Amino acid sequence: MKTSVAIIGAGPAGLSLALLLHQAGIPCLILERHSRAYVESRVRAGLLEQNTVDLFTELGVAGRLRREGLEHFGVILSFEGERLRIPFDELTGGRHITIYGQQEVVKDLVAACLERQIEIRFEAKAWELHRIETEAPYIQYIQDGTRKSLACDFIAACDGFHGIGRKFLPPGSYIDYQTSYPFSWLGILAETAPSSEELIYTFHEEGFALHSLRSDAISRFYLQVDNTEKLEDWDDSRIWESLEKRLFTPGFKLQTGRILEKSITPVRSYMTGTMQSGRLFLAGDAAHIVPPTGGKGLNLAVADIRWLAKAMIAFYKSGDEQKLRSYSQDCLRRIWRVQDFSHFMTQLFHRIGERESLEYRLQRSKFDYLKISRAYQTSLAENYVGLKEI
Ligand code: RFL
Ligand code: PHB
Repeated sequence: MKTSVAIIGAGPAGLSLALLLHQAGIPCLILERHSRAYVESRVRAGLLEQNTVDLFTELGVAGRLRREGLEHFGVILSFEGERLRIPFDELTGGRHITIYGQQEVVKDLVAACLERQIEIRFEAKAWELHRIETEAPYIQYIQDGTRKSLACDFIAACDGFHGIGRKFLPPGSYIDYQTSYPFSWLGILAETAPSSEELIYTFHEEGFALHSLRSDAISRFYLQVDNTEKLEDWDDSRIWESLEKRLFTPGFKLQTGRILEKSITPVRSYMTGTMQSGRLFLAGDAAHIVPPTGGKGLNLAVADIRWLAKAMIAFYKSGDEQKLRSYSQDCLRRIWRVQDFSHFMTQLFHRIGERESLEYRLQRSKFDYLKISRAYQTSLAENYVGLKEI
């Protein structure tokens, strides 16, 4: 079995790459370890940058996203009950974000791949990568309990943080960078109308909270919790009480409802300083994880794919290998910017130290500066909506 580009992972990165390559007439095939139902129901991110929506539009997969996605032109930042609206469209020459659940993105991309006859092998787990330093690499994978091989020209490891791709970069060929934080995010999806038209990021002495949404009837919330805490420690009433307390400001009324889904995700920053070796290329969470506070993970994955598709298309169309060689460098400029912004948002809104600690005073000072400085607001806004080019 042979294809030109073998893609591991049917997440936003792998699916977008397949669609871009197919559009350019380059054969590819996706191996995905889970079932279609599983990948289409995984609840994760919800914030799409304009660049991401633009790419989905170019791919002709944004019909439902444009109908059902919610365009936002501002965001509310809150510090101990005091609120500040950042009108990011005004500050960035009209740029905005769209709220649309990642599982809806994945459903749309999977449907488009299948419609365009791009093969996705579900429940096929990549196991080992071979000969990545040659022009004829191959993947060994397991499907239906049987070991199989897929030969290709290139391997695109879009297999997420826990995937195998990164493990096949030659030892010593890259530096990795990481930080873990002493907290996690408890996320819920609830059957309740949003209590705010715009997202609210809030610092509270008990910890961070985020009010996000999915539709007129479904809201999404996150709470900072300790790394040691388990879902069992958080029954529904404790979650609603904490959200109420942390999001409080005079006149604000939190709408509650049935909780449809709950999960806890550790907050971490991770990245590889090199995202390629020979004919193996990493993209998305396979190469980097950012704290979710800026809503960037999915957007960064798609930004990598733009570069990777461009490089592969140049190779197949004209034999030009320059963009393949500069792939990591091209991606890393944005990745470092996003790492910094996500870290900044995380440090600004999470409970890090005691009330009179240095950390707390720095957080307070940043928020007070945001209140008076259009320049500081503009910097936050342009990173939040996503830099057009970097
Ligand atoms: P994905 O979406 O993780 O997709 C990788 C795919 O690869 C498959 N896979 C394999 N397939 C075959 N063989 C193997 N050996 C394989 N190993 C793995 C997996 O099954 C999966 O289908 O990576 P991608 O495409 O790079 O997309 C990145 C985004 O998913 C990610 O950045 C965001 O969702 C991060 N993230 C969040 N970002 C936000 O901006 N806001 C959020 O609220 C938010 N919540 C989250 C998140 C990530 C989470 N993870 C990774 C556990 C919540 C969670 C729970
Ligand atoms: C979400 O809606 O899931 C979301 C929005 C903004 C973030 C993180 C997650 O910063």
